[in-house]
Amino acid sequence: MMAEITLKIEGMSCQHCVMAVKKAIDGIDGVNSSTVVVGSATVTYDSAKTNADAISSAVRNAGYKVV
Ligand SMILES: [Cu+2]
Repeated sequence: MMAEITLKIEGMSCQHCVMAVKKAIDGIDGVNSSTVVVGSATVTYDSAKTNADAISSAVRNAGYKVV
């Protein structure tokens, strides 16, 4: 089943950050699409394959803070 979340993200300041966050999110198995801008990411994903916690963790592991 498809689900969508929008994460508020601190620590992003430029297009490099946008690319880094998008790469981290899109690398997760089950992520269908993502729209990333400075400060937030909207992600659609297959809830049978991944979840909001896993997506938040990937963002944190890339060096940004999910708020
Ligand atoms: Cu940046």
